[in-house]
Amino acid sequence: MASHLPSATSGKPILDALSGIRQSKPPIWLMRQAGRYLPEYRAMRAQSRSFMEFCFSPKMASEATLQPIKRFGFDAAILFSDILVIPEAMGQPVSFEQGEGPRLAPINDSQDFLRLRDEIDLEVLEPVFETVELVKSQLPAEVAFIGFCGAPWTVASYMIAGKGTPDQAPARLFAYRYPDLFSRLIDRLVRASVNYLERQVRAGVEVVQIFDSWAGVLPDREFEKWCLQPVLSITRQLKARCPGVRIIVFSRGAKTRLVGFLEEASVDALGLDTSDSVSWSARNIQVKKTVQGNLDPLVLLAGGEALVVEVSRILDGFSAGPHIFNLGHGILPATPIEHVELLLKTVRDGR
Ligand code: 1CP
Repeated sequence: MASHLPSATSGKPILDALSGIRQSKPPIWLMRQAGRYLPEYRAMRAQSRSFMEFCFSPKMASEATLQPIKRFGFDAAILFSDILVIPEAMGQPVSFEQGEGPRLAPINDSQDFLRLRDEIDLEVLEPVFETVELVKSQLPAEVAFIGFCGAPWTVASYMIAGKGTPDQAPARLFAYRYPDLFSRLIDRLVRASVNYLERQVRAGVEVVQIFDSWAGVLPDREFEKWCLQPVLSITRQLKARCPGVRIIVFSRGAKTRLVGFLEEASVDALGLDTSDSVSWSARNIQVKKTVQGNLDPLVLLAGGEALVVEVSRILDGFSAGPHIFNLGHGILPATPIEHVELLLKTVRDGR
């Protein structure tokens, strides 16, 4: 494994895994580990008027980041925020209706596009960096700190539709109709993401994850243009500015196209989604990069024997190389706390 340079252990299991070190028990964190399945999150969230206000409150966002660490002792904390703070900082206000997901004024044409700011207003994002500093000062020494952003394609898809959709058809249509305009939007989001992530790193995160949650809806040529190349542009620029940062790319639904990231030194790990084959990924991805994933969130919701069996299958399948245990997508709000406890017990004691 030439691309893995095992080094002395860092004292943080996640950072060791990201350095290509295989561990007999993989470190674990869960996508969306802070959030609605936690009663302590729901109680705190009820005290704020809106979700965006919550994200921009360093006191509440730092507490939400730390809640799953205090309760479960995960190996990493992920910054509590949302991928849609970027449109907000570009001058496209975001709101969340109760139970309905995000709402933005959609981008239908060049007029709407021209109303956006060319550069993000970092002033708007200042509370996020303050949150990072607050968390950093309270985090146990062995727990890694993960920052994040949405990948340009995924963020653009919400900016254009103005809401969540099942297949991001509005953004796909926009990209076919107005490729030059769409390309300008993606370029802006690349620049914004690099600046935003750099500030997160300077404030204290050690790892960043880029969430391309909607990569899977694109045909190959569009995937190459709107997902692969922009994400690589971010990882290269960020590594040039912050050489010590570790980068995880979660390109959900990319499937075999994940190999496009394999030869890239600026990417440290690839997140696998629920539908990725463990044996294929072990043979084709893990031989070159640390893998992260990929338990079905529905198995965690189901719990019991099904959970234990599936966790063991994933542990065995990735036991030959560096692995960070995670879900294949975000934890579901209805997930019982006891199932998360059983998951941790199985990963940590069960081998
Ligand atoms: O009222 C509430 O509590 C809102 C629920 C919620 C939460 C807890 C949203 C709205 N966002 C978040 C936090 C969040 N979002 C985190 C926090 C850290 C963590 O614990 O992991 C992260 C990393 C995200 C990232 C995010 N937001 C993604 C990428 C990951 C993924 O799940 O695919 C996406 C697509 C979003 C947009 C978004 N924000 C919230 C919702 C409900 C959605 C999805 C909208 C949709 O497509 O319908």
